[in-house]
Amino acid sequence: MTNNKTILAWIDEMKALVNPDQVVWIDGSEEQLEELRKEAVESGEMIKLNQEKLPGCYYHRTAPNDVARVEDRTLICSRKEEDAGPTNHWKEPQEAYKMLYDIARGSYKGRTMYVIPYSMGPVGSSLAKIGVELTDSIYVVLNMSIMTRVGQKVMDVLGDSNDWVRGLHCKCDVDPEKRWICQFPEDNTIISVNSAYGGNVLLGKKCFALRIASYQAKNEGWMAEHMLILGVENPKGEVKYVCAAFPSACGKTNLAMMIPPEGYRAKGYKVWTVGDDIAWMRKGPDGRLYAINPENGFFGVAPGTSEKTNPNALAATRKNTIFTNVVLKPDGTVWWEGLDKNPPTDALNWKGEPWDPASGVPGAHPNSRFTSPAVNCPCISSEFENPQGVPISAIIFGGRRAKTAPLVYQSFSWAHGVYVGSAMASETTAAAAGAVGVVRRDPMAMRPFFGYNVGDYFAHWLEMGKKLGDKAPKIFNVNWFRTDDEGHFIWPGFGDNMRVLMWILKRCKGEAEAVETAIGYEPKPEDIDITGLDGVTVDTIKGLLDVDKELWLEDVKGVEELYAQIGDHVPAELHAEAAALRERLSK
Ligand code: O2Y
Ligand code: MN
Repeated sequence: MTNNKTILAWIDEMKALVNPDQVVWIDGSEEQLEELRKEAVESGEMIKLNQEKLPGCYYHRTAPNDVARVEDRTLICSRKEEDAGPTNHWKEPQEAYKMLYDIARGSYKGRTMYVIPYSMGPVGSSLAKIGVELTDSIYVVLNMSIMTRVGQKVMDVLGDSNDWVRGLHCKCDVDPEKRWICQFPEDNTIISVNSAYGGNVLLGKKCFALRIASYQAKNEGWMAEHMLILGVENPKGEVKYVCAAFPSACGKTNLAMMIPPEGYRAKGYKVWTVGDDIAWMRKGPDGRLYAINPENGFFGVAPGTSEKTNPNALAATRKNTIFTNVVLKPDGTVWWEGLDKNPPTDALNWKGEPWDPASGVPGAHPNSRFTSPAVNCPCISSEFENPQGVPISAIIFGGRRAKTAPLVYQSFSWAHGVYVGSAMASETTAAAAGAVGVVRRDPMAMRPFFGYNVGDYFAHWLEMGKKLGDKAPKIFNVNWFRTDDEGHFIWPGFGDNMRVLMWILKRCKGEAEAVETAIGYEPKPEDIDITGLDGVTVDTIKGLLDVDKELWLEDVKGVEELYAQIGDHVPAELHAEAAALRERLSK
């Protein structure tokens, strides 16, 4: 498939290490993928679902000890520990290679090495990058073939270049004690051992597109962010694009695929999805910031996805999808908590055991997933394949805050916006183990994904602002999760978030007024459109925009504690932003 000497030499080296029985190159053809699906069904690795109801769909269960990313076993292996920073676990590269090679040695014996050439981003786009993943799992091959662009076309674009990311995945015995997900940013290399699940093994996703790419982006002057990308089309057919970063469990996929309220749809407004998880952004020839989604599919959380919460995501799962760890129904279809109110009888749970819905124990794993091609999504943007990307008007940060953050505000400047992103946080909910309402700082929603020192990452954001100048996107913060005294959400969320997006886009075009507050620019309450919203009045919006200065002073303290942990790498400009905010709040 290639004469690229750097690829052939590395594969020879890895073959000598893991000792496969055979090597199969993934060429990207449907015939080859179909053969692999057959083989996976024969071996029991996957189950073919009801092809009448779910054409092209398959089912897979992981080992019960292997159901999520493992942050404490995810390492950044930079030469200097300081370069990994305090938010990452670190290991010296030579020691890490030795540890990993000792685990990987001979682990493909009796198995096949699959070589997956893949492109993150449209093949040949100047914003895209190439990787090669070696894996001994057909499940990984089939997932990567949905989540990325794979095959010969990728090798053709790469030619003789050495600019590609090496990725070795060894399933081994799925031993949680020997599970490691290691990134070597200085070597463009990823090694993942003893897992066969999601973000740990689909190396293009979190490992490459965020950890390795964030390091590349700093060195090359672009941005790799944990952000959705969506376009809002107005009745004149003009589309404006925004990016948004939220910590997990804040509805990122739902926002990316939102359906506007009836009143907006009747006028001709539409929302288009470019991406639901990751954005790569570069300054374009006209000076604006352009974004691509480096992925080619959605690796979405199944529980909670329904006709009501996200009909577009649900529609995307109806064909050519791999379901992992959901409930398997006797008719060869699938179910999960929150899909509907009809839990199946005689079904098998995510562990393959007979499941009684009345038992009170969930049938699907809470982190069960669907892997669906992006083209399946009814609201996928016509610009999804545009190699130039889409111009970004606004960057939106958000979190889950019961009282502190208002519904929406705009930063005073790019530097202030970087402070706002660095201060991002969510309060824990009853859904997670541990105390409820504890603030977890998650700067730019990147905490598990920085490929280098978080302080240097903040400095890179400030640099990007200088590079973009007055063409930089405007920066906003939203909070859909304010609660009343009984703990009920005040804002309806979901499609009605469109009303907030409308104010944001009007601000970007200079068409909406704002009120200057201590924390930033807020809408005038009457400028948030509440037409057709039951039970929400201008007074409700006033309440949602209220800023409690005591709570905010506490919040600044929390951010300063985070900065103190990060230490000298925090840029002075951010300390100055924190001090200026404190002063405005104290007036
Ligand atoms: O649990 C995993 O392995 C996947 S985590 C994930 C998957 C899709 C999108 N985002 C995430 C995340 O943790 O941010
Ligand atoms: Mn994510």
